[in-house]
Amino acid sequence: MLTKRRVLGAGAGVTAAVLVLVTGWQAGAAEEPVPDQGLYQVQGADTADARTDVTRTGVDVLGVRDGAMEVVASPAQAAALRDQGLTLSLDGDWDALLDARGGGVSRAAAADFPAGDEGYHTYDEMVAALQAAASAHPDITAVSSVGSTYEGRDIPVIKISDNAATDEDEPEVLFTCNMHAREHLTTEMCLHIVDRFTSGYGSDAGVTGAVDSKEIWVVPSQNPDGAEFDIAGGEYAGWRKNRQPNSDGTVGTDINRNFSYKWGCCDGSSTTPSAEDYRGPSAASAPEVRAVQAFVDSRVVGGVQQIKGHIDFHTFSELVLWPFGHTYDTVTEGMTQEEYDRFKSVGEEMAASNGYTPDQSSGLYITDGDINDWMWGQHKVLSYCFEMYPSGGGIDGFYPPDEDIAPQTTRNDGAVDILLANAS
Ligand code: 0X9
Ligand code: CA
Ligand code: CA
Ligand code: CA
Ligand code: ZN
Repeated sequence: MLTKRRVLGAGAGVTAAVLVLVTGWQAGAAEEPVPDQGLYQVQGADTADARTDVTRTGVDVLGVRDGAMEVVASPAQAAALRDQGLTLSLDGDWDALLDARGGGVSRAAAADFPAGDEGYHTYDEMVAALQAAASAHPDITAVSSVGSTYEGRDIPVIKISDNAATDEDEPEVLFTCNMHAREHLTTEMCLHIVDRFTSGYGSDAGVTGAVDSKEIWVVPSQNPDGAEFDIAGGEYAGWRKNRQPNSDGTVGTDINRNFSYKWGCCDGSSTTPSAEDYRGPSAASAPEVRAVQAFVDSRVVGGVQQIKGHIDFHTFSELVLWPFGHTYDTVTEGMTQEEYDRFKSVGEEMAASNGYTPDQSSGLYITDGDINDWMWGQHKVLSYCFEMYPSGGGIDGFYPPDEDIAPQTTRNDGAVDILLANAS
């Protein structure tokens, strides 16, 4: 839906203005106009079933907090939610909020994040940060690429381990970030992991032990096309998906609905290309998904998957989530009680360390084709989804000021260490 905003541009504004006039005339000019895309707080979606029903109306779900959902909805979608018996309050016009967050600065192509947020890394800065870490710590790092995006950008991966040039027989751990374009804080989370396990090597005993005994892989941005697009206008675009064109002229597949395990199985993704949770025309149709899957597939050595633990970082809502997302069942095909109990116990331990809320991912709402279901369903990797800071917050949910980067990434140091300790 945010696609339309940028594609239609001025045209959409003219339509909105006419609608406002007509609405104002009909309603006696007293009522607030309903925005084309409104940011709403939704109350009453107290069960996973109710939240799943909300996602199926096609709204853009920004976050979930204590049963309240923050969504971006059209007037028709807002009406549909009210028909479901939910209570909606309008926070504002999403487009206007985005404009305000960008400081009203409009440039043809941005070389950096909007004013005041330059502490975030652009794609070029992220690549440079990996190269800087590698040249400062050549013995424990190796930078390569898992593949290319739709627009042809490399998706870099850095390996951190003693004797990094050698594939040693050590448990491997994977951290992935920025699958959803606008979730920029997660790129910083991965870069913080890179910084901690390189600059702390030799001085911090915990870091040194992990680097000596494990092979740590970090992919700071799984969706650099989307992330660059999100800041390209000089203000934030609120973009989520990749930048692959669809057959109907819209753009973008939701990478986190395009993974191959039980793709499209369970009405946990959309078949409508314009939807924010569009699953794509076929499993792994997104080049970014093919690249990540091929990388993880390539870590099967001698018939054994080497990656033992994984966190995929998202924002926002402050949650620690584990598989499966495609079903409410705990024990099901591909998940025994013992396996589920392990997910829950490590998940709860990590959540206790960072103050997030632990849950099975379907406890949020049903999804199919997400990365964690694939990591576990296909490869039996202990795989978590973290929804980072903040717990709620509308526009700032995706765009917290860069002053929040340091406290909110170090906040997960303990959880990252717990994941590493359990990866064997
Ligand atoms: O919907 C998603 O892909 C993730 N949330 S986000 O707001 N970052 O987009 C959550 C995926 C977790 N899986 C399930 N809820 N089943
Ligand atoms: Ca700042
Ligand atoms: Ca090693
Ligand atoms: Ca190895
Ligand atoms: Zn996300």
